[in-house]
Amino acid sequence: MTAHTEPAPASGTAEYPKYPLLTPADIPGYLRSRGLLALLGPDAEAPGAVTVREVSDGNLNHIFLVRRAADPDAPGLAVKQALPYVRVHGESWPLTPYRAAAEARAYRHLARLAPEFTPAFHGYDPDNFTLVLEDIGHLRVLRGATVDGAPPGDVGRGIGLFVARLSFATSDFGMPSQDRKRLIAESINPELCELTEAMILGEPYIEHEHNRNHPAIDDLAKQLRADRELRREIGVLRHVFMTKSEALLHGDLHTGSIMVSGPEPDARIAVIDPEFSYVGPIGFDLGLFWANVLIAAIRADVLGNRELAEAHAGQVRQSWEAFTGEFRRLWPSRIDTIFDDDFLEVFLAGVWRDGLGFAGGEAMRRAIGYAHVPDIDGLPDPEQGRAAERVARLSRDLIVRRGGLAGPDEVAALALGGAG
Ligand code: SR1
Ligand code: MG
Repeated sequence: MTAHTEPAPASGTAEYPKYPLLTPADIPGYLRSRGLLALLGPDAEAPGAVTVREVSDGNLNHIFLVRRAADPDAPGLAVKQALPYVRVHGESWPLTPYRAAAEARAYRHLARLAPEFTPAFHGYDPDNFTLVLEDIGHLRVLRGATVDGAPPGDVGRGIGLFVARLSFATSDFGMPSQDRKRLIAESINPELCELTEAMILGEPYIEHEHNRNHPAIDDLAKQLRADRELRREIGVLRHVFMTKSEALLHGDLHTGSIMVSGPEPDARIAVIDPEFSYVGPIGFDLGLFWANVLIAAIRADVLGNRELAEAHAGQVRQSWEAFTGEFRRLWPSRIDTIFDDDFLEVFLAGVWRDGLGFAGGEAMRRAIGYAHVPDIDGLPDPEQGRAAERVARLSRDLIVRRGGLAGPDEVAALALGGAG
């Protein structure tokens, strides 16, 4: 099946093709029409043989889990359909459904480069903007598990490995120069990149109707928007995001895009929702993860659980060590040896610095921008206001001081240095 590659119109001005939005009742027939129902077993085509449950959870799409009626606890298939608008906002905020093509493209690369960290991909239907994937509904979304107080285990290690494998293989170290240029062209994702530029690297720093914040930080939000140093540095990061084509990214690697089976060291970690994928700065993927584990740390800290807070903040070290360890392991296999070992150190230092800056951008939008998170907004008051303030102040530090933070311990100290 070929992916749509035609350019989509810019967001907010879009005329998208008309296509039916699937309902649970449509799903068995839809899968049958695509020849995929039989993946659930030879008798799955019989009437009433499967059950369908809608589990849409993120901001954008519909997700349905399809299981055998006779064994509803056994994983089946997941059907994911992109809506032509932002699900949690409604039709007044159009958003390209062609993002499903970007997601399918990313899953094809991930199936090759990091299969241990992604659900199996069963295909993409460009007429209905629908993907069919392995059902991993028996795993938990990491953000939900974290909010419920679960320790992180060594998810950071898995994410560091995931980012290293995806990014090394799709960088100029893992691909011939001409193939890389084709990858950059094929992976262009204009509307979703524009959304990130707005959500993470734009709107929080101006007065915008999308923004909101806890009333306890009204004055702080105003100060941040008037802070020239911060504004300059977010401009630098925005430009890095727009121009630095280092490697294929997941593009939205927060804790809502990660599913886990448990905190134990051999737990399964599955990275989902790569619809924001494009060729960009590697630090962006690490930074989104770091922001969200640091927010989880601040949540645990304001709730008085310092040990759990330190475990969450420790994910920055875990992921950075796993990322750099894997990148260094792969380095001797680089195809372009003009890049020497000294260059590698310069390169990794740049990834670290970018990662901290993007972590600041991601955390800031969760405090004063549009897409808030239950880690903060689910807290009672006054802890919610305290957490929001700490996240906003940490965000500024990460953005403005990113060039001077030497390692993960300094970052954890920044996040947890304040009173609980
Ligand atoms: C309007 S979309 C808001 C956010 O949801 C997605 O998960 C991305 O993180 C995006 O920035
Ligand atoms: Mg998402």
